[in-house]
Amino acid sequence: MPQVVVALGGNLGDVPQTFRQAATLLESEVAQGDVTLSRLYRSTPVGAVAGDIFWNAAVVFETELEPLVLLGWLQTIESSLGRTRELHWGPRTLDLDLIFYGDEVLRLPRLTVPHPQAWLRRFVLAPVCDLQPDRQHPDLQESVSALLSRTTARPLPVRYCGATSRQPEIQSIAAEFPEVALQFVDRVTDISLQIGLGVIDSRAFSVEQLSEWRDRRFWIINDSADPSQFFRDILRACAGEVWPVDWPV
Ligand code: A4P
Ligand code: MG
Repeated sequence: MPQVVVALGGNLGDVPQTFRQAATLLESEVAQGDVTLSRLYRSTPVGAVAGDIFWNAAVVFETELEPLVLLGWLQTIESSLGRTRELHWGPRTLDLDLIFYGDEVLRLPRLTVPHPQAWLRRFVLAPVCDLQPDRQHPDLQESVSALLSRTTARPLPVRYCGATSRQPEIQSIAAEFPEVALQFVDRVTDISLQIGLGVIDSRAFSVEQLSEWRDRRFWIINDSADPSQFFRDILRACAGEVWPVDWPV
């Protein structure tokens, strides 16, 4: 039976209580056996409209449900615990993201697993690392603890490959993050990094090149309609502070 990891996030209402209710609902409706909850974290919000500081956690459990059926249940539980969707990446009572589904790699219209940004998000990696530090990311072939160490290195190396004309703008965003050491590289193959991350600006390359690179390791393609905000969000997800707190009694 596949072992599943789900990340929990929220920043509206009594979020620790909502997380506990979500774990109870997962146990009664979705999981075979126990649902194990990580430590509780607070984290710097990622996204221009994300709102207040977030709470984050993660759960692991086994399930007999198929991935899309499981996703449907996650959304049902989000809604039943007060989640509304007025704003993409807006404030929320509860967000349930499917991080791992066994060792499967899925790219469906409604579901990408492993979650595409999990490997660089400290607010996901820290709680997942509490539960399963040695679990291998099935696409990147690196353990969760190794992925977390990539983001906690200081200075944090970030290599950027894109048009030269965009460099001043990218440089000024990176300057907002004193922990980041930015380097521009000319060729995508120069990105390869032991720690940190690479970013490829889609505007500088052809669709064929981008599709060839899309599945490579430890870089992300910036194809957002707002590339500056995307870059800022990626740096915040990777370098932003995440700290454990006690579960309220
Ligand atoms: N979807 C595709 N793959 C998945 C997956 N692996 N798990 C689709 C869950 N959903 C997946 O999600 C939008 C659509 O993604 C779904 O309909 C589903 O078919 P959503 O939950 O409706 O909207 P969202 O959460 O606003 O968007 P998104 O892109 O899922 O955002 P994220 O990645 O969840 O990020 N800052 C901090 N510090 N902590 C956070 O937890 N979370 C977010 C939201 C932003 N900033 C944050 C945090
Ligand atoms: Mg989500």
